[in-house]
Amino acid sequence: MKIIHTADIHLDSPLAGVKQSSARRNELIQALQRLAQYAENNGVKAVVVAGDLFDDKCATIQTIKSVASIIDASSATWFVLRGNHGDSTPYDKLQSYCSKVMMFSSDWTYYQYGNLCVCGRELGQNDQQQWNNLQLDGNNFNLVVLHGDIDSDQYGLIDKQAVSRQPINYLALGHRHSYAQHKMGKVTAVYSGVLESRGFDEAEQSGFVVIDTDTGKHQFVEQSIRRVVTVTVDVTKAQSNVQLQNIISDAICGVSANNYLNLVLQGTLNEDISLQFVVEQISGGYFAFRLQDDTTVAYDVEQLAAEISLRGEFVRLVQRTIIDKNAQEEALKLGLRALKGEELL
Ligand SMILES: [Mn+2]
Repeated sequence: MKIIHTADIHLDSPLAGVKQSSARRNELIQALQRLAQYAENNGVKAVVVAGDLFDDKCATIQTIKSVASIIDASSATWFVLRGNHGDSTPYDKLQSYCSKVMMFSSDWTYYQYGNLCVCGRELGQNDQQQWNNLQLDGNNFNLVVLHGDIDSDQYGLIDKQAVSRQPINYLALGHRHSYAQHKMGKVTAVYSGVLESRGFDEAEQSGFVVIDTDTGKHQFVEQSIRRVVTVTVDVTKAQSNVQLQNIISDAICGVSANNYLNLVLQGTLNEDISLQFVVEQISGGYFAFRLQDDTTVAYDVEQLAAEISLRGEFVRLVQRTIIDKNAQEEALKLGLRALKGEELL
């Protein structure tokens, strides 16, 4: 039997900083539709959502109804863990619109299908006692679903010791937004990561995990409508704004305009080269654009410090007051750009 594990879709999240945020929110729902279509095409019998299907309070009725439609139309059985961000309202509404959806509570909830047991609980207080209450039959294929962190108790601790003592075949986790596997004794624990990247902080691959209960194996299926593409380019050879633009254009020519472009500049630049020029040329060409400026500026600090000018005064002030070399260089870089009237990136 095949099962899909997904999590952290965050439907209706505000997406602050994304210009076309409304379109992107619709694409998050489309991503869920695509997952449902994959399930349909591949004979997947169950879909497990390990928390954060909705971005809690932001979820609109229309989005909740759309999710209900997707689940209703699906041949698979859907298991939805809320994750403990605090607001259960959208999930309560989902249940009211969609009788098919299987939910969990603060006690262990077990769903048995043949020799498959899907079991989960919403993490909360007194979890240590709850771990003692977990009762799994080692003859089953036990899939346990939880939303929390494997290292920190700030948010709901996944107790690795307790997990490792249980006959768990697959631990489906949500909360961390990158796909990752962890071994807890013999137990395989997996964070599915996000279904679709929402911003530059979710730069890793997006998609979902497919588990085959017959073989016990699982695989990550990459899926993205848009993705974050990071391009790192050394711009040391640029002697003019146009040369800088050409070097960058060559480096990013393979990146689709549909994607989030995360441009990382490295190397050394003359201080009269304008990054603002580059940003203005490039930023409009992508769905979203972020510039990470890791360049160092080539200038003669002693010469600048000898100038009788506002610039010279600034350099002398930095030299007097900032001792740490890296901090001094960063302050000079930003300050000299500001004095030229450039926006600070
Ligand atoms: Mn999340």
